[in-house]
Amino acid sequence: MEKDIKTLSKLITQVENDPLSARKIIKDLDKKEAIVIGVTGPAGAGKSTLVNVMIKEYRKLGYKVGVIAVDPSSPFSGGAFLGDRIRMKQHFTDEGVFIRSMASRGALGGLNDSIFDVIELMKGFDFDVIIVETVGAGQTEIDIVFVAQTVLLVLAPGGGDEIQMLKAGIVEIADVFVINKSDMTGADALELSIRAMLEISERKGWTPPIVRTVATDGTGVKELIEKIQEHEKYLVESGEIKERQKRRIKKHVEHILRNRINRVLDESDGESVEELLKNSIRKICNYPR
Ligand SMILES: Nc1nc2c(ncn2[C@@H]2O[C@H](COP(=O)(O)OP(=O)(O)OP(=O)(O)O)[C@@H](O)[C@H]2O)c(=O)[nH]1
Ligand SMILES: [Mg+2]
Repeated sequence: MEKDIKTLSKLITQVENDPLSARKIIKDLDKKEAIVIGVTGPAGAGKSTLVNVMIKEYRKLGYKVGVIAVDPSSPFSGGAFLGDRIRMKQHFTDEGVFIRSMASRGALGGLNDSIFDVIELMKGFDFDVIIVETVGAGQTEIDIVFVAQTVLLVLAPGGGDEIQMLKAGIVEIADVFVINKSDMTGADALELSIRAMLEISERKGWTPPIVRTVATDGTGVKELIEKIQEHEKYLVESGEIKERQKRRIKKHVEHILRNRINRVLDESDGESVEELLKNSIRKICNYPR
């Protein structure tokens, strides 16, 4: 199989439409480990702009970068990402960059079932870094911990979102805090509130660093990438990486099984009332792997 962007695109569509057939393809792929980075935070904080400069920085280091934008309100094809024709050309001709958007699960948020398979596919296509951008307060943001091993929480001054973030438990999932738009006033105040929140937080081990960035001109991105690398190193050295892998695999299994159950139930219309329960359970348990 040709490992080019076009093939990957097609396979992802297949995964999204028919997860069962996808599992077989994915199983047969030679996969390598990749760093999966979650980028989350309130709408408009500058996440996509930041991802754009992260891509450039990782490309300089020679890494292949895949991006999944979950339910993007400002798409990557918009101003923030492909601002001018030169940049557009640069990304479209670069086989080392792949960007895909994906819907979230539904009105209540949460990640789409296919995200695990899409990430596995990207690993199979030799991507070294996979960045997942999610937006909106709620389940989508919390679920990112099941997918990413390093979660960046991107905040911007003046957003007034800090208190809300704390309530939603999102602060607890941040491995690195990013104060983006630090060219604007209010960055100091934001940093103070983050520090105050960290003090009352009950986490042990890793203390999340706070990095200031200006995504529009790339300021701070080098430092951000260093912090991500430090976090990866911490995960490996402390053994926590195994815990995170387990957490991810458990969630993945849950997604696969839920898919399977839904499919059997969708196909159960022909069953009689008497047989529905028995047959459904039998079919779910015997479902082809
Ligand atoms: N001044 C300033 N503006 C920025 C910075 N980063 C991003 N912006 C601007 O903020 C706006 C929103 O940026 P996006 O990157 O689309 O933000 P986002 O968080 O991805 O937004 P959603 O995907 O809609 O949640 C754009 O107009 C950016 O140009 C920054 O560091 N400083
Ligand atoms: Mg965005």
